[in-house]
Amino acid sequence: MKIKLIMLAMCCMSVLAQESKPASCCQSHKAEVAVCPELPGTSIFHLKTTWKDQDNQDFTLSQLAGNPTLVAMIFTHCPDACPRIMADLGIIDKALEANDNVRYLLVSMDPKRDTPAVLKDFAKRWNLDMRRWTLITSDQAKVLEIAAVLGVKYQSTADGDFNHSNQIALIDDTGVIIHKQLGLSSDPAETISFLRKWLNPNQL
Ligand SMILES: [Cu+2]
Repeated sequence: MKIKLIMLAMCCMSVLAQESKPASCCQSHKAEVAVCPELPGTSIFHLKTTWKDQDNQDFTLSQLAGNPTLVAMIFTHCPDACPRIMADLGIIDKALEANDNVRYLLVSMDPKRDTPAVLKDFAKRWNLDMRRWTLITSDQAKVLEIAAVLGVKYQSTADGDFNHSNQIALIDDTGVIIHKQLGLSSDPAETISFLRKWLNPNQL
């Protein structure tokens, strides 16, 4: 696994060095991803920034390679919108019967308050299965960067909270955004059905 990750990191470096090229093999088969010589140019795995996860361990987005991942930007003090995003993610997870192949990434937009320890408490509060869920935090510059890549808008308010877009993005096993659930009134059924089809392309 470690070797595969190192190879993946080397792949990314070479892709960045030669400009992004569209991949042919990366999109076709999960098992090939970690050793694939190229990543799609639109892969978020090209972001090389290092985050801290809920266990205060270094985390880079390319660690998600090999599995589809649902990604949401949240802040743990959010009184209303983020709990609804969490509820939707819970509905999706339950509908997929806690599928081991599906990962979840929560990116905090509030690095001041959302320390790794706070993220860990939040994960406990929501009873998240840490084999499949990762919560990350960093600094404002990295949050801005990933928000731009994901298309999430956010703005701090006078009381230290945030107004923000409500979005659940689905990235494939190569880090390409393949689906978005936008807004709080969206039905997660659409995301569930999209993900089911992606996981089982031959099923009717
Ligand atoms: Cu919120």
